[in-house]
Amino acid sequence: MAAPQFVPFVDRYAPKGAPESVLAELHDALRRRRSVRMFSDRAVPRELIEGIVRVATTAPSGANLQPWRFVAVSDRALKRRIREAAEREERLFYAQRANAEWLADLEPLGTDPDKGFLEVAPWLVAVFQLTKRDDGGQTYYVKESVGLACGMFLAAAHLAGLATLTHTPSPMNFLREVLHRPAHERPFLLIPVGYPADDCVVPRAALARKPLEDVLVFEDASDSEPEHQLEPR
Ligand code: IYR
Repeated sequence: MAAPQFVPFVDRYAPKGAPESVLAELHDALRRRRSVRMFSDRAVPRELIEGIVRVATTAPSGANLQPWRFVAVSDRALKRRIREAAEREERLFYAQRANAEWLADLEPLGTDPDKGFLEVAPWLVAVFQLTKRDDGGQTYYVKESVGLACGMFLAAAHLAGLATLTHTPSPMNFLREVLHRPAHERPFLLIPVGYPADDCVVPRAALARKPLEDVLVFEDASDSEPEHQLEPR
């Protein structure tokens, strides 16, 4: 067993302003991220994909094992194969697999089995979970880790002026075959990356965010009665 070694935490990030203004600015930037399904074919240099993935890999992960693989595809033929396979699954999803409630929830988004964007976007980044280490050892909290890295990926791309979509054709096993990934890599997310088309539209419905009161609870240790017992009877 390797004994832990500690070093002074001196390489600390220095915020570029007061925390309130830093957060307001970040919120103003990220609240304007939209999932885009209408991409321009404008090229994105490979270096930008590298930069985005470099940011994503700063995510924390179970035992710092970084159980992710990012497979970036710009090749036309490969993108076409991915589109064809994804559309095969999506046709089944919309025709049979999704139940009525799911289809109703998707209605405001206007999605359908046509995934033309998978060929138009200059890059498709397929993210895989490593269910085992490359050396066969265990990995931990894989979904949590890869999910965190993907969140950072989306934020990084957005802050670099690029549009993304979190696409999850289900099931996604075809990605493993098309991209020649080994058995211990499980598809997690397919992220088209590019610029929005000039005539890009996005669904109005997907703008709304729940108010903070609905998602944030400050629970203190007061010994007062639970709230429902404080209501007048
Ligand atoms: N994967 C399908 C359906 C879909 C499901 C959810 I949940 C979404 O938020 C959006 C779409 C598709 O991509 O069309």
